[in-house]
Amino acid sequence: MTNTAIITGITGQDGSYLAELLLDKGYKVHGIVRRSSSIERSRLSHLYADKSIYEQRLFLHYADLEDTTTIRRIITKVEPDEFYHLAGQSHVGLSFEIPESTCELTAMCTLRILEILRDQPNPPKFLHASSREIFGTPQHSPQDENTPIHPESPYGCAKAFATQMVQIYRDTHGLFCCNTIAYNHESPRRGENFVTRKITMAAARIKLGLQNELRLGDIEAKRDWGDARDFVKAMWLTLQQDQPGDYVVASGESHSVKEFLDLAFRRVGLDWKEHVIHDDRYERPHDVTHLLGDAGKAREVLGWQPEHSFEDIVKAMVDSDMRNLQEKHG
Ligand code: NDP
Ligand code: GDR
Repeated sequence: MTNTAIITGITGQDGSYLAELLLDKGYKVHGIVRRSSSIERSRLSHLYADKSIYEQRLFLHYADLEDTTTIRRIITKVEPDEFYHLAGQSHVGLSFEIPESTCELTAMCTLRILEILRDQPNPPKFLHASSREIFGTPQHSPQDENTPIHPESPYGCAKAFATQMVQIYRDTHGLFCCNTIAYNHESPRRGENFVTRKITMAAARIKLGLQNELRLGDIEAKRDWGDARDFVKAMWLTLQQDQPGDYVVASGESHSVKEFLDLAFRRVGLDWKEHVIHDDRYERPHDVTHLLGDAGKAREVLGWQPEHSFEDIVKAMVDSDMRNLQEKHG
């Protein structure tokens, strides 16, 4: 029997990799996309171009996350087995500037989807892409599923609300709904205003003479960085279990932005110290600086294991940006 899944946020980094993973596993995939002035959806273009996939096993439906009636209609029509909810305002720094829309999209829209699922005769299994931002600055390290929730950004607060709503709908309404509490994960498809992609693009552009300097905020900050392809596997595994649950997904290694800079610039034979300039505009009103996840439960229960190292990720991102720029600029 063919499984059918709905993905919100299918045009994003994770949504595009998750779509590929599910299509490879023989799923029918329905993506929810919002209307924008450009129809270019670069992360999905290879799938559109494949006539054996697009509109055969991959279908796209227009709906903004706030368009509850349309989302209800899509769910009722598609009758998915699995629902992966990845869409949202995903930039932590920006959430300080646009807290209302961040909370509306990330918190309230998740609740509205849960309400729709509650009304379905056969509710699908539901996955919410939660974040370690819900922990804020934790008292202990590494963090796991029992770490107290104490967000310190509007984004983290919105994710905390959504995460706890998922738990409430699981416990009180008996829905099969789960959270993956993910640490940072990156890839060549990472959005260009996240620090890793900003660095790899700059390293490639500086190498090719297209840019001179790179302006950054706090480069002492540390993150637990993994690979997006490993992380979407954890999302899928989470919904293949007999029981719903929440899982921290993390590489278990912590590296500073400085270390990322060093590896990325060395990959193209440059010294980052000659190009990086501190810029207050990229400092946050509040930033959590040292983060480390314990994915022991995911390893034990899901059998999840990351396959890409920190060094692999940096290299893959720099090499991809170099290739793309060389193709574009000759
Ligand atoms: P992206 O920013 O790459 O993708 C976000 C997706 O949400 C895009 O498809 C975007 O559409 C869609 N979206 C945003 N607003 C709306 C809206 N109003 N209506 C419909 N769709 C909307 O994020 P990632 O793929 O990196 O992350 C996926 C999820 O996982 C996010 O919820 C993020 O917060 C969470 N997460 C990510 C982590 C990471 O390190 N990547 C770690 C922890 C959690 P469009 O393409 O049109 O902009
Ligand atoms: P983060 O990722 O906030 O951890 O959220 P981001 O790449 O934005 O920042 C990582 C660290 O780098 C520092 N930094 C800068 N960040 C950006 N974006 N731009 C800069 O110029 C810059 N200079 C320094 C930041 O201060 C921070 O310390 C990501 C997102 O994917 C979220 O959706 C997700 O929930 C969390 O990871 C887990």
